[in-house]
Amino acid sequence: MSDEVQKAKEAAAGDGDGDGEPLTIFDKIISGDIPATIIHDDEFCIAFRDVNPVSPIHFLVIPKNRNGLTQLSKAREDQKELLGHLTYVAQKLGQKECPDGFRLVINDGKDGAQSVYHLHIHVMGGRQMQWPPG
Ligand code: TR5
Repeated sequence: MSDEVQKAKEAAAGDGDGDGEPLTIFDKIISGDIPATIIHDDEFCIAFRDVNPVSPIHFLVIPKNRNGLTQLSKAREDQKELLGHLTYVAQKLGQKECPDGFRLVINDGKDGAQSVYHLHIHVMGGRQMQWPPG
């Protein structure tokens, strides 16, 4: 079992169900308590380099205000606009950094290999991607 899948299993075992969920490492990146290489910052989201990249370009786009959005499957109707914004920013940055193409991934829950329970879009590129993913 890969390290990332093991982390996902452990994280899923302790995840919250929306409000009142524990702070994650990403909250500390948003607050500036933990450093990250931030490549985009606007009213609603930030993007920063993944600390453990799986491709030459690999960054994450996350909402600043999680507001229960621990994972995609917790999204509420009133968060549709925010989801659109995150996707729009992800593709704008993806085009800029990976002109030959890129891949967006959202891992959801244990079987989706999610390890951090603060919604995030992975943007990966800079090499030929394979299909299907593992
Ligand atoms: O497995 P999921 O989809 O939940 O992805 C979580 C991602 O967060 C992984 O790709 C990790 O490499 C990434 N990650 C984890 C930490 C971290 C990070 N990216 C940037 N900076 C990070 N810090 C400071 N600390 C982490 N624990």
